[in-house]
Parts: sequence; structure tokens; C-alpha cells
Amino acid sequence: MADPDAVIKKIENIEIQGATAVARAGVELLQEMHDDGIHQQRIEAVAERLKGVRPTEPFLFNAIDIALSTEDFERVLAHIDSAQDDIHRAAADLFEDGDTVFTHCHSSTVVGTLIHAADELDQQVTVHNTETRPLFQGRDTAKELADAGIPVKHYVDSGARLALQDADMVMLGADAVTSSGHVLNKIGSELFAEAAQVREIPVYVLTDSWKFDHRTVFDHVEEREKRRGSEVWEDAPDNVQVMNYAFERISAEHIDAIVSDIGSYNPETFVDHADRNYHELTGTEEE
Ligand code: RUB
Repeated sequence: MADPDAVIKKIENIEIQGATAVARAGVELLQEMHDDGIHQQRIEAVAERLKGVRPTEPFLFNAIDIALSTEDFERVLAHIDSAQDDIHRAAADLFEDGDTVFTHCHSSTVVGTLIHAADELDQQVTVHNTETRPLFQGRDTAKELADAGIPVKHYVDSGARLALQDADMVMLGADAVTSSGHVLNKIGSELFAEAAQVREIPVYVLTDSWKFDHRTVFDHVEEREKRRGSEVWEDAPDNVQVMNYAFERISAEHIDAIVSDIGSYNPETFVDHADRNYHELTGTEEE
């Protein structure tokens, strides 16, 4: 069985990175504990610790809740995989051969969609992406796309204006979708979405419907992870407070469509469907 402390550490240090990979790793760990006959109380304690590691990850919370309440870990893992396939297919309709797609950070959903389009549909796009300070997740995006034969132009974060110049669309992942249809994603996402809107470039968010954060239904403020300042500046002077917010909110008004395993919708309609879907899956009442 994997060591729970080691898995939690990897998630905390962003060695296991991106909402989908984090949810998958969390459920796989609990499944192993369950299969090894570990006492339920201990499993629940690890589940609570997992939920606390990256507070802006409702996919992890939802996947854990559904897995524990149904004890059907395989079904949850199967959902994660099949939802990715569904999103890849739905999102590939958004671009045409020869388009340029701008993306930020590392979303396995966006990367998977671009590779699916190139491999399965022979749609060749060029990708403009940002390096994504402070942890450079954009390099993973660039490497994975380049390995798949997709041409990439890689920009420093502040070069996004230039990167957007020839872009046909912005394609972003999501960590959370709130009840108002806002999306939380890597810091910088709203800046790029706003800049895209000024240039009339459409903004698409690709997400598993289980990233809907039902805790925001009564207008609770969704939690926004703030990470240690040393990731940005290791030896910053004592009186400099380094503000290392991991995520920011892309306002629903800057999003043209949310493309998900349950369909492509405007943010408001997506929320209706995702909320209903969650309550059907968990057997809980809609608020
Ligand atoms: C990752 C990030 C990704 C989303 C979606 O931030 O913002 O866009 O998690 O990823 P971090 P995916 O590097 O802080 O985890 O599409 O793989 O679920």
C-alpha cells in the first residue's frame, strides 16, 4: 500500500499536480487502504487530511465523498477517465486545423484535448503557453505537447499580451466552479481571460463536472489557496510579504463556454446541470 504521508506530501508539493491527478491519487490511496482492510476510522482520517492539503480542489472532495459513501472506488476512477475522454471529444469541436490556442499553467484536460485532436482527428494546432511562475507548470504543458509533436511557443507570464496576439482562443483548465459560474484556476487566468475578451478571443474552460463546488451554493466564499512565499522568493527580506496565491477567479462574464463531460454550456447553465448531477450521484437533496 502507498504510504499516505508520502502521497499527501507529493500533493502538497505539487509533485502530483492538477485537479484531476490530485483527485485520482486521493481516491486510489483510499481504495488501497480499503482493499487492505484498514479500519474505516483510519480511512476517514486520511480522507480528511487529503481534503485539507489543497483547499481549492472540490474535485478531490467530491470524488472522496462519492467513493466513501458508495464504497465504489472503481466507479469513481472510471468516471475520472471516461469524463476526460468525453471532454476531449467535446472540446475538439472548438478548433479547426491550423488554429492557435493559448493556454496557461498545466491542465491535463487541456493537454489531453490538444493531443487527442492531433492524434485522432488530424487537427494540427499551434499552442502559445506561459511558463507559469513560480513553479513553472507551463513547462510541463510545453514538454508534453512537444513530445506529442505539437508546436509550442513558450512565453514568460508577462508576455501573455504578445502570446494572445495571434491566438484563436484561450483554453483553460479549472480547479473549481462556483455556484455563480465563476471558475477558479491558476493565478493569472483572469488576467488572460480579460485580455482575451478585449481582443474578442473566445475563452473556453475545460472541466470535469465534479469540479463544481457545491459548498458555494449559499454564497460561501470559496477557499483560495495561499502558498508559502518562499516558493516565489526564497530569501525575501523580512519586511517583504510575498503574496503567493495559487489561484484566482475567472469571472463567469469572461467565459464563453464551460466544456465538460455533461456537455458544453454557458457558466450559468453548467452550474444547474452540475449541481443536479452531484445530488443525483450522492443521493442528497438540492439546497
Ligand atoms: C493547476 C491548474 C490546472 C487545473 C486543472 O494548478 O490550475 O489548470 O488544476 O487541471 P496547480 P486538470 O499546478 O497549482 O495544481 O485539467 O489536470 O484537472
